[in-house]
Parts: sequence; structure tokens; C-alpha cells
Amino acid sequence: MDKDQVAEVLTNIAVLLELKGENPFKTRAYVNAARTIETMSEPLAMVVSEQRLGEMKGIGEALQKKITELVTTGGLAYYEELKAATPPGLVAMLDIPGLGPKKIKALHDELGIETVELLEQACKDGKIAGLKGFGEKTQTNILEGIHRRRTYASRHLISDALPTAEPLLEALRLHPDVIRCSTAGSLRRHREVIGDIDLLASSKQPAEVIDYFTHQPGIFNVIAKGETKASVLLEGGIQADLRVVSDAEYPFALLYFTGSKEHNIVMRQRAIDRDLRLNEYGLFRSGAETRDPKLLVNCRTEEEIFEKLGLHYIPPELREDTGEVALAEKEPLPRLIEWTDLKGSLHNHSTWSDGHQQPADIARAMRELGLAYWGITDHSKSSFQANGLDAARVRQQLKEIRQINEDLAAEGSDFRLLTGAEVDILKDGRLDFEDDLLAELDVVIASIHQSFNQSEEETTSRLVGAARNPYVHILGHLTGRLLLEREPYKMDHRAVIDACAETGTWIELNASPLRFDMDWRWWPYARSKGVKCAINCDAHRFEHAGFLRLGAGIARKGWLTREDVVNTLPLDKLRSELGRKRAKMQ
Ligand code: DGT
Ligand code: CA
Ligand code: CA
Ligand code: ZN
Repeated sequence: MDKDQVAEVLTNIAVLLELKGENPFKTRAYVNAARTIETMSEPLAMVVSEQRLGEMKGIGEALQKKITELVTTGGLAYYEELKAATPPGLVAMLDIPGLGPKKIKALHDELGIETVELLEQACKDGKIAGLKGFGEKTQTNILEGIHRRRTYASRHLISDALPTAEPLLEALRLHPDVIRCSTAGSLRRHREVIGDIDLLASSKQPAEVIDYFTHQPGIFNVIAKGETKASVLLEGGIQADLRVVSDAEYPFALLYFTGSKEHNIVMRQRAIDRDLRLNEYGLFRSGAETRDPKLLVNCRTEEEIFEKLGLHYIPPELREDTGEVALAEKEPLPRLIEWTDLKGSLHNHSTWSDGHQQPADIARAMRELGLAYWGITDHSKSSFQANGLDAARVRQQLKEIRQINEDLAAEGSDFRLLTGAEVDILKDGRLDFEDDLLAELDVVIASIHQSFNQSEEETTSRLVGAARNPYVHILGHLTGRLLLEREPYKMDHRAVIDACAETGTWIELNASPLRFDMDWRWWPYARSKGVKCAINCDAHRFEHAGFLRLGAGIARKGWLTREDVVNTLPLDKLRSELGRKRAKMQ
């Protein structure tokens, strides 16, 4: 063990002792020793072998023994015992900002809290605020810290991972030794939540590419670095893996590292059934595992690999083992929606409720983006925390939007704002506005923003009831989930989708990267029932228009085509579709 590693063990021992409630002098001895070792000018191994540790400041006999054991054996029995005797949850709590060993020990002693989950619950139940030395503010901070830690530590929103990966990919693309490169893994499959970023490149000089990669800006530290692969931790807390392969291997590696693992297993089996072997190195004419280039079936691209396996091409978004391989054997897969097919978003907010821009400015900005229309659907009065509108204010807003549209027409523009509301589905299933008001609006979204804790039956019947209202066009963010933050409320997807099919109600794919709600896994069922999708930004700022692109990616995961999505329609067609349910149900 080198100096830094020894110092780290000593520091950890100090923390464990503090968690145990040991005498502070003992704890401090370890902290001091760690500092002495870290700042030592001579090589530690030499000092140990010459038995000169005792000459160093603050290192007594007991510590000398322990440091010697660490340096000579690479381990320390005392440290292992101490770790084994400490509940791992207590150690995990150290990662929560604002929680030190003393506070954690107090939580353990007073409330028996041994895990982060129990701590979270205790905060939610308000049990922490009353403890001596804690208080309301600390309780709030702990709860926030737990959420943040979860996001940072393990999984990341695609909206965080994508902009992090793009400059890295761009850097690779610019390197003269890189022949081809791509993202792979869950990011290429456009999953809503990403574990780590996978990158793949082909080159004749892999070591140089690896070295260049590990020196990119934005890298916090290099976790591992070899001749052909590297793992780095990026400043935002996301890990990125790069693999560099030969250009001949590239398509096979790309297929393999794009996954999903489950999809790979099906593909591999398909190869075996044809007396072939598929792995990350190639597709081989062989009955056994191999990477012998003489047996290689030449493929320049992923498309060719699918072809050689008797399959139509499968886009990365569909590689989730939900029947894509079986279908690709029979017929070309549906032509999935492209984000450029989208002509506007139907669910958005303005300064009238909790948005950040005014309708006139929104109209200008969205028109400039080349969109054809934009719905302004502010909150209804029960969403008071979001400054929801009452009927009178809605009617005022209608006037303002009509004026904006008249001005647009006068300028010769075809762009239009659509009037609307995101009306709350109340606790008892009623809507927050009367039908006569809803009937005046171009677009009506009905969403749940309160009473998340009802039973599955109650919530389902609220949603089904909203679908049965003739003036409701769209059910908004169906499950209320916030990715990596809030679980969805309990509801019966099948029953709600069936009700939408029956009434001609559309379902939103909320394109906010925190939501992506309804989940992509349910769209094939909705599609099979003929239920249409609206990909909505739920924009509260101009920049949220960019969510259209992310939302389209998720729609692709849901097997949706342009025909399945209503906001691919030009304005006149959209208007007539908006009139359809009302006409049918009256
Ligand atoms: P993530 O990072 O958790 O969001 O998900 P992925 O899918 O990016 O998974 P990752 O980064 O562990 O590995 C990238 C791809 O490599 C994965 O999608 C499929 C492939 N792969 C990794 N391990 C295995 C394995 O044990 N078997 C097979 N068949 N494929 C694997
Ligand atoms: Ca990954
Ligand atoms: Ca990975
Ligand atoms: Zn909402």
C-alpha cells in the first residue's frame, strides 16, 4: 500500500470509531497519523522497513504496528473487524451532505435508524426535527441530501447524460486516429434513466485515443485506464466508459455494447440456431465460442449483421427484448417518429400561472423555432401553489391570446397559439372547471396534481372519469412520477387506456425529462387500442421546447410512428381532430 492508501484507511478508521462513539482522543490520533503519512517526504515503505515510524510525529506504538501491517500485507485485520461491526447503512449515511459521524450516531442511538431508507422515512414523518441538535431546517436538508445523493450516486436523467456525452463524442470524432465512433449502451437506446455513458471508437492507434480521451476537459478523475479501454468519472458525477476496437470489429462491438443485455441474449441465440457465433468481436462461422478472424462473416455495419442473421434492421431504441427480434424476422419494423415530425406542443405554461414567459413572447420564440403552433394550457385554480387560474382569468387570457393570433395573421404568419387549460382532476374525480368553460378552449389537458395517496381504484376512476368528459382532449402526465425523485401513484394503466380508446381521448407523453410519462413500456398497448399520443413539453420556459426531441426519443422506445402522434399534424388537421371527440360525445 502506498501513502495515500494508508492515509485513507486511517481516516476511515477515525470515522468508524466516531460512529461507534469512541473516545475523541483516540479518533483524533488516527486523523493526525493520516495527515503525517500523507505529507511525509520519504517513501513510506523505506521508513517502515528501517523501523523509523516511531520517529514520526504523533505515531505511537499501536499505530506503528497497524501501519506496518498495512504496508507489508496490504490489509489490516483491525480495520476489517471495525467495518464488519458497523451497520453499512451508517457508513452510507456519511455521503449525505450535512450528516457527520456524530449526528449519525445520535440518529442511531435515539431512533434506531440504521439505513438511509429509514432515515428518509423518519424525515418525512417529521421525527428528526424534534431531536436535540437537529431542527426543522436540518430535517429538510437531510431529505434533500438523500434525494441528491441518489441521483448523483447511481442513476442519471438522460437530459443530464446526453449533453455530457456529446462533447466527448465530438472530441473523439475530431481526433485524426479515430475512424468511427458512437455512443452505445442505454444512452444510445435512449433510456429515460442512465447508469453510465458508454462510448465506442475504432482506431489503429487505440492507446493514443485512450490517452487523449482521459485528458478531456470535464473529467473529475480517471477510474481505470488500459490499452483499449478507459473509465472516467465526469465532473457532474456520471461515469463514462470508452472502448477502442479495430474498424473490422467496430460494428460487432457497437451491436454488443448497445445492448440491451436481454436483446443481446436473443440475438446470440439466433446466431447459434444458424450455426454461427455472435459476440463483441464478430459473427463467426463456428459451432463454438471463437474470435478467429478466418471464420469471420464480414459485416461493415450493424445493418449488415442484422441482414446476415435474416433480420430487418432494429433501431437501438427498440433493442429491449420486447419482441423486436421476432417481428424483425417477419417484416420491417414500423417507421418510428422523428422529432422533426413534431409541429408544436399542446401542453405548456405561461406567466399566467407558473411559466416564466408571456404568451406573446412565447409565440414569437416558438414561431422562430419553425414550429406551427403552441398550446398555452395554464393551471386551474386548485393548483394554487402554481398560481392556477379561475374562470374569469381564463377568459381574460383567451382575449389576450386571440389578440396575439390576430396580430400574427396580420403579419402574414401561419403560426398560432392554441388556447387551453391544464385542468386539475380533483380528489373526488370532478374537474376544476365547469364544462361550459372547457368548451370555449382549443385544448384541454386533465391532470392529477393532488391526493396522490389514494387507492389504485380511486385514482383509476378519477382518470377514467376525466377521459369520459367530452371536453377533455388529453390526459396529462398519467402517473405523476418524477424520475429519480417521486414514485408514480398507483393506477391501472390498462383500464385508463381502455377508457381513452373508448372515448377518443388522447394520452400525453410528457416530454419533460423528469417525467416521460406515460411510460414507454405502455405505448405499444395504447397503440394496439388505437389511442393517440400527444408529445408535450409541459414547457415553463423557452428552453423547454427542446424537450420535443427527448420526448420523440422516448416515443420511439414506445414503437410510435408519426401517425400515432397528434402533434405531427398540421394546424388545420389538428383542429379538426380536436373537434372530433366533442362532436362524437354530444
Ligand atoms: P446502464 O449503464 O445501467 O444504463 O445500462 P447499459 O445497458 O448501458 O449497460 P452497461 O453500461 O452495463 O453495458 C453496456 C452494454 O454492454 C449493455 O447494454 C449490453 C452489453 N453488456 C454488458 N454486460 C453484458 C453481459 O454480461 N452480457 C451481455 N450479453 N451483454 C452485456
Ligand atoms: Ca451504460
Ligand atoms: Ca458501461
Ligand atoms: Zn401538470
